Amino acid sequence: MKFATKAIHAGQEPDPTTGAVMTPIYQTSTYAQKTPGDHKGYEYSRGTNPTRNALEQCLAALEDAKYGLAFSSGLGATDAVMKLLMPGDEVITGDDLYGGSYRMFTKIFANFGIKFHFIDMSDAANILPYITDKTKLVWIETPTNPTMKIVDIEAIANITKPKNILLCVDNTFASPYLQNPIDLGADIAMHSATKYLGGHSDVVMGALMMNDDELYKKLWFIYNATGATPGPMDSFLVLRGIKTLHLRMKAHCENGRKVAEYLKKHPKIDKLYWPGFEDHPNHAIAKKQMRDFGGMISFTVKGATLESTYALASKFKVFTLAESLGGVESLLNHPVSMTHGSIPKADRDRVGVVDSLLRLSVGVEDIDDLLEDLEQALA
Ligand code: P1T
Repeated sequence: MKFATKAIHAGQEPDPTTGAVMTPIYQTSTYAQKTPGDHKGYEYSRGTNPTRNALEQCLAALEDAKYGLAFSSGLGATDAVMKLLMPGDEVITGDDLYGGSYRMFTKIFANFGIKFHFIDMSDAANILPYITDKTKLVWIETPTNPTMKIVDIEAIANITKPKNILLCVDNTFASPYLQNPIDLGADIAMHSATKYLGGHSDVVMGALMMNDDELYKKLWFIYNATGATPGPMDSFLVLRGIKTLHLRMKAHCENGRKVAEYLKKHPKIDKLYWPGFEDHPNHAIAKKQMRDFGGMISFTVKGATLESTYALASKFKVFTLAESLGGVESLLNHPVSMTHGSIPKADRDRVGVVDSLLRLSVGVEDIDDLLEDLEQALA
């Protein structure tokens, strides 16, 4: 099946009892058993729920994977992957990451004896000096949040696979419509489904997709044993959101390109980060592994200070100043004070997450209104 058909149908059949075309919201915590153990495969909704299971099959199909697991947030999904590790294990990850992932790694799992190396992965070979017998996981974001670095997934997989190091790709910014990490050699595709998958800023959810049977068993055990699983209503919302993922992503990419090109010509813009530009340092890799370049753009204004950036951020009328991304509505984010506040300033500054950086999640409104809003805010 092609992507658009999978987005609408995968994991979903008309309800066998009523013929309902939409998967019912099975709002139940538990399931009747005739005698102990005599049930229809459903025991208790922390582990299994028909609405969530339909969503999980759809998620798996979107990433060309055998299995999907839904979590109650993107960080819940990340947490489950980290629980595969043991004290003494080492992780190689990027130096530009969602602040919440960085916070979990440094403030939770580092306390349990797991060591993290935060490095620039723009060149895959940069990971080589950090690999030891203790390296158990490489965790990458691409494009990165918020400076849109591109990591060559296939090149990293060619290094990790022969060494049996797990490779997990946070595919949130691209969405499965633009990039499929498992097809490129990754073991796990991770998503904050709160973003493009859900698509309407009305639900918080995470997802892991994978092919390997043993890996799935281990992650399902963690999922059920530690319990960060989403309820049926949230599962329904994401299942419904996914039905238009391909349509929304096309519009995000189209508007994203126009906003990026507008900002590139704007005399006040200093740094501008978007992987679709030919002069982006890893544009060729983006072109190779992504189908288009998405609607996430970050920029700084020439000579801006923290104060002038705050003032600019409050001038937008169509873009809403808010954390998150990937919804139909355009959002504006100030990483330093919002999504990346937990990263020490020196580390942020080193990778370009400076006080004057602003991040746009370009939505699917009329492009004229978005450009007009940028024009008036930057005037
Ligand atoms: O918010 P949650 O669903 O728990 O997902 C966490 C997460 C993981 N990975 C990436 C790349 C993310 O961007 C996020 C969440 N990010 C934001 C809320 C944000 O505005 O960047």
